[in-house]
Amino acid sequence: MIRLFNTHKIRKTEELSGKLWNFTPMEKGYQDKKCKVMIPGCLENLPGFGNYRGWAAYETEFEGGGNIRLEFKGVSHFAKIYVDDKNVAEHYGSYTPFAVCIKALEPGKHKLVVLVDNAFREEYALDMPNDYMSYGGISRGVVMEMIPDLYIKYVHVTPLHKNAGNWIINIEVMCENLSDEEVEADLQIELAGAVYLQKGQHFSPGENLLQIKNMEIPNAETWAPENPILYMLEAKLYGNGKILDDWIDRTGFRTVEVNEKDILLNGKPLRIKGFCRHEDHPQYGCALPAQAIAYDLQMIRDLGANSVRTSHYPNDELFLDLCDEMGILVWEENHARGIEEVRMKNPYFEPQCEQVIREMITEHYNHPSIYIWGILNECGSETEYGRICYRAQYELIRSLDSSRPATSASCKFNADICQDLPDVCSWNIYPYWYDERSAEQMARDVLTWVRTEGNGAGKPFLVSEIGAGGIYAFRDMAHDIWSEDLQAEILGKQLTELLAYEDCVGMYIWQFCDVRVSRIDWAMRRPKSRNNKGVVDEYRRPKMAYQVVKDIFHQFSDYR
Ligand code: ADA
Repeated sequence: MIRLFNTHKIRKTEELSGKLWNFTPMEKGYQDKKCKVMIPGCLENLPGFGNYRGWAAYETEFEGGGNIRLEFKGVSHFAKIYVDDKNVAEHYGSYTPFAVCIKALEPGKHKLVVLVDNAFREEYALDMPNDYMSYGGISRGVVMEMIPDLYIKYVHVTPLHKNAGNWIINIEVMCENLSDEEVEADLQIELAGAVYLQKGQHFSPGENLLQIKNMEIPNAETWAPENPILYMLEAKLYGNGKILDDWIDRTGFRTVEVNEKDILLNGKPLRIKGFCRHEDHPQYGCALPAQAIAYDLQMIRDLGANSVRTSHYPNDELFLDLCDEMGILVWEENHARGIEEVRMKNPYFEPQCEQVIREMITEHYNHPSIYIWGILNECGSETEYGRICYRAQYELIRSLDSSRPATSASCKFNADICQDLPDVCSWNIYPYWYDERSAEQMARDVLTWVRTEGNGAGKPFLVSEIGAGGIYAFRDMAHDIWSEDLQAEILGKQLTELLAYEDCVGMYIWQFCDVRVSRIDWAMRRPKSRNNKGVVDEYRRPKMAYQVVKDIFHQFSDYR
């Protein structure tokens, strides 16, 4: 399953995931372990492969001819794609989609091989042993499409404002002409009952961007958590009266702005009651099927939360489709956790971050649930070199999408030199856990500094992480460390104090579920090799904190 709806009615497509592929591990000691594996899936979740690091080959076949587009929603960490033994593409980036077009393929059956490497290497600057598991494999869906010479690459819809019941929007359509000659075609867009037709458009070889400004969508409803209304968008290309190609997506109309103290959704000040969530499950690794993702989101709703932070990487589009439909607000983040200055100086780091940002924004632009873009969680924001990277990445985000704010979660108290750059100042604080101060005191101390010496005055303040560890079923009258009792007590205090703090627009709890970690030297701080700060454990069994959070969150509405 790739999306929650069909993305083409005209273009011929076939999902290559959702079935068994041949799997050949290539590392020493594993070569006799060839088998068939379900795609999508994570390498480390195959029996006997729990700690596998290195190369592996995945093979399947597809039937098709002409121009073929293969789209991979996520291959971790590095992928080399071969069609009929010819290398057609390479891609680094565990959590973002990429596609390859092969022109004029002979009709018939073709062999597809994907070589995957999940090792930690210098050239993979964003993957390292970390406080989460950096899974490997073809962890998201794969699709094969047969495309004409002129095809639609993507359509971006930007809602501008509502005018007497009508939404005013901008649309950008990116088409690619794979031939060497100019092609003439008609472009038609249908969205929420409105139709736009551009006849006799000329498309030169390569990419062509078309812009439609201030298109009016009559009687369109506004997307909001309490009314997550979505509309289908169908773009079509016609040549000589015949349909050439189509491209279907789903979107919603809403605006996001910030003022000096609030994040405004459709002009109303949001109260963020959120969870940070890793894509992680003991059985599926990061490749959770739609049912399991939906279950997580149902629990998050049950907890009274209204937002998820996709810490620390862009998520599967199935997750975003579900959030759109369920009215859950998303902070979507690029891939970088705790990367300090030395590692940021790795020459691969900045280009790879920028590539993730480009792929994330291009692919996920139309999801109304995404209200903010995040970058560089707890990276080197206290250093001059770090600042260069933060600045470059904020500039890139704004050049790709000026309709949403951007932020990054910092923990560099009193030393951060980047607070002038984001639209929202976000801080990871762990009062009563890593810090002895009360939540109210700690938030006040951080914010006072941010607004004075920190150069972050005039912006909303968001707590991007609070939390405490608790091991499932460890109950303890003394509320000792790692007990569910202590975790519940701390979360209760953190939430009550922060929700009462006027200057704070909300918080994200670290974290929804316990997750596997890959950082060996953290063993003493990560019992069971898990980050145990989930309000549910890795199997989604609620801890004591679940009810505490639920009782508090349900007392507060989605707006301030
Ligand atoms: C950080 C970090 C998280 C996690 C958390 C913790 O704030 O952003 O990824 O490691 O700390 O559990 O300590």
